[in-house]
Amino acid sequence: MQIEKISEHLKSIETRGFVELGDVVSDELIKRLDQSIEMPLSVPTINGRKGYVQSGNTRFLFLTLSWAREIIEVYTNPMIIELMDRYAESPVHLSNYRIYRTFPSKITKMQWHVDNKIDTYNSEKNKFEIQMVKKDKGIIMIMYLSDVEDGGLQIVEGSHKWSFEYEKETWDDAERDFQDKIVTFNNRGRGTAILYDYRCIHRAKPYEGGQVRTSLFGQYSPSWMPMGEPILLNTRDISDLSDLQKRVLRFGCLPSSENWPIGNPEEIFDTLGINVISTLKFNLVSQVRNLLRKSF
Ligand SMILES: O=C(O)CCC(=O)C(=O)O
Repeated sequence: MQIEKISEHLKSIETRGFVELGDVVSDELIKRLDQSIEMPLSVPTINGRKGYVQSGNTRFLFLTLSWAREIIEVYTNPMIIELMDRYAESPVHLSNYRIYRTFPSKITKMQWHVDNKIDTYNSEKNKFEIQMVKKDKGIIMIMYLSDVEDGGLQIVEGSHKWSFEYEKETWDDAERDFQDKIVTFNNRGRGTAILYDYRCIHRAKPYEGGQVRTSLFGQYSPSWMPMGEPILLNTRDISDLSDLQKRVLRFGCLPSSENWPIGNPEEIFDTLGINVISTLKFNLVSQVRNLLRKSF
């Protein structure tokens, strides 16, 4: 991204709620990044470091920032941060982040929603709790790491100017009212980045067939908002980070929530085609047999 274009991009976000960029990072960098995430996106995280966390029709890379230095470089690109700071009118920090791979699904569908909110994990109830924040103004960047034909990001143009008045997170019930304002980012190449005011009503377009979609998501919040998810890095990458990178990655600050999503073991069993009941039965029978053997 060229520095002289930042004002133009800011204007687009102010008026339409978003800007689409094709030149944030080089294709070479994306290729290197892709190579690093392929292995962890192909194995589930079960009792160990590697892999992904399964939720619905999506695989979320576990420990997203630890897999390649290139991932940190994308999240802390100085021109992106300059744009974010100016838009949020505050030094921003990365509050939520993830790389994820979405599969077409007839069952799972993302709701229309906004993200000007605080998420806190309640470990007793085992769930995230949400508090809407009317004045929270920041940006989400979504970068496609694969070509995207269908299932792309959808944004309701201009909705950042009015959605916050309602202090409401999900918007499926009002879809009819904004149908003619929906912009869909389908048929885009790998490397396309969409930056949007996270008060905009948005979702990933539901899709039932075709290619899988791999994306990078980063939410950048003003300094007065809570820190957000824990940031876990690889020691390989931390010795030469710049002050700007350390600020965006919140060095020395306590996280205010947990990494989203928290995986549910049942989902991974389902995805891997493991029948939990028959596995339990098998284990029980083996244990009883062992006991009987020992007692005779
Ligand atoms: O992946 C997308 O297109 C939208 C993602 C999103 O809105 C979210 O994860 O909150």
